[in-house]
Amino acid sequence: MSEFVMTLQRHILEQGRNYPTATGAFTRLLGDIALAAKLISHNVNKAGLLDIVGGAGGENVFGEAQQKLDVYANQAMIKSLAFGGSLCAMVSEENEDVIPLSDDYPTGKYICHFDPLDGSSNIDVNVSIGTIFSIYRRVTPEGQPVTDEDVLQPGYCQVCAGYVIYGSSTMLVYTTGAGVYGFTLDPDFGSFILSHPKIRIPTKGRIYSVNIANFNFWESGMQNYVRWSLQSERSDSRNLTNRYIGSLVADFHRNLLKGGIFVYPSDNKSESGRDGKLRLMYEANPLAFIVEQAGGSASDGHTRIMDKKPTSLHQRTPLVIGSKEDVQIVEEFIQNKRTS
Ligand code: P6P
Repeated sequence: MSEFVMTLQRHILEQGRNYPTATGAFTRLLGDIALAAKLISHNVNKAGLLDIVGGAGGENVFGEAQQKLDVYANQAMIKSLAFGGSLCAMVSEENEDVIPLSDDYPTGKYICHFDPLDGSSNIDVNVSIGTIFSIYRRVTPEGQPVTDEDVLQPGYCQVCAGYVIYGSSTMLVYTTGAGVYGFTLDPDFGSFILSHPKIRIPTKGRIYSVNIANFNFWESGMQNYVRWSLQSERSDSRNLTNRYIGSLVADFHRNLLKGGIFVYPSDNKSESGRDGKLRLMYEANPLAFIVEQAGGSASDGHTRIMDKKPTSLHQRTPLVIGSKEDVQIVEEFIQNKRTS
């Protein structure tokens, strides 16, 4: 083992030294999220054995109560975060309303939005899935009930954002606004070890990630972008290639490391599709914070994601995210500033 192992816990403490008034609540909160990630990773890695596709009730091969994995992941996040005393509110993709915190435990000044297990439909076919989280500081006085003003802050107010990807290894990637750091879970001793310091996304990439099956439901600008991309696969120096896993965290993580762009635009496939499919508060905003900290950008095709003023907890948004130059090209097409 190297003489100096930078664990997630040590890294958070190191970062915390930049905030002399820090109380330790933020450090505890990130530690609670890391605990939830380990619990979820442990079960994701046994998914095929736990028969997680079934509903609740009955027993799995280990004699444990059978649970759907996304229900388990949601409970793991809620129970890991509820008692640490750092939060005054939680919002989960799995819960319609703000999750209340018990009066039996101390509360804090932070709010955490999370998608406990994004891409869970891919579990049964062993595709990488992920947990996404976004942390804000409350804006109303402590000790009073949390209001919409606290839980519907624009993305530029985030104090931390991150994701966990459960893939060939389990990685936790996060930013507090001082760069992006990736930690790989060492299952032998259950710690997240710094494996990707100061992640930077290339300003331009070869990869574009879109679900081309939706082509006929897109606006003309997006269709023109894909036609332009498809042409490049044949001839010119751009040498683009299409990679689409259908699991947001997996597609985003690959593009973050290799460069490229992920686009989930609005479509007229359904009424809700007009606002896109992905959620602003616990998918687009946290990934936008991360990608900007890594030198990339994120918009809805017109407006910077982190400038959007939220109006509801689960609102959707179109998402164009990745290498800065690639995002700019997609925006030019979507805004009909270019057609080829
Ligand atoms: P589609 C998974 O269901 C998810 O929410 C994201 O993880 C993923 O990027 C997207 O939906 C895939 O959606 O419509 O292409 O299957």
